[in-house]
Amino acid sequence: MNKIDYEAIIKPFLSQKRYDHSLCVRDAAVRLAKKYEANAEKAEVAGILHDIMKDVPPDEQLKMMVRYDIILTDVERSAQKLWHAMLGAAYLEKELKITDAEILNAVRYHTTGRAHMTRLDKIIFIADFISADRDYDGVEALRRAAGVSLEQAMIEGMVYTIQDLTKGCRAIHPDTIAAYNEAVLKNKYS
Ligand code: DGI
Ligand code: FE
Ligand code: FE
Repeated sequence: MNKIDYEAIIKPFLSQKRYDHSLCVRDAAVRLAKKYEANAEKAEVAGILHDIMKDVPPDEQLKMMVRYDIILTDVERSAQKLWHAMLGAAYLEKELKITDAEILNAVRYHTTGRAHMTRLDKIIFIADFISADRDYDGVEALRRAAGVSLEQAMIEGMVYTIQDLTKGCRAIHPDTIAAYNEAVLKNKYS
């Protein structure tokens, strides 16, 4: 079977910068999948597609979400940066006819995380933080953590995000809190 050309599929949706980011996340995800014995093909697909809706203008994102029957909670409505993940997963399912629930969930939860994350969920979440295009303060520490364990990298990434959100008095999504609590409790008592 011919491989689907996902690069060509995402290209019209994304700025050059976001396109480059998507390829970098794909590469990081494949590396993590190989290191942590996850499905590298699924990591490749979820990685390249994870931000497919990121550059769609917010008003258009809202219209698409209505079309796909996505109902936003108050927290979700307040945080436009969360929309592309929910919408992205719906777009993959409804328009690209992707049926693999692991891929759809990894895209859906790549921004917030969630309770009971799968290995693929964690890989996409972390790949998004450590991809080669990232250059924020602390990225090297996160890359090191990702070399130690997925759990360690998840915690460090979530601490970074939650600190940033609280500094700006932003709402924290319940899925973010669930992912964080689960990860730190497991770390403490296991
Ligand atoms: O799409 P990317 O920029 O590659 O990365 P991303 O999908 O992880 O989005 C990061 C942004 O999402 C960042 O500005 C923080 C925001 N974010 C992540 N978790 C939450 C959140 N915003 C709110 N309000 N609540 C969250 O729980
Ligand atoms: Fe994203
Ligand atoms: Fe991203």
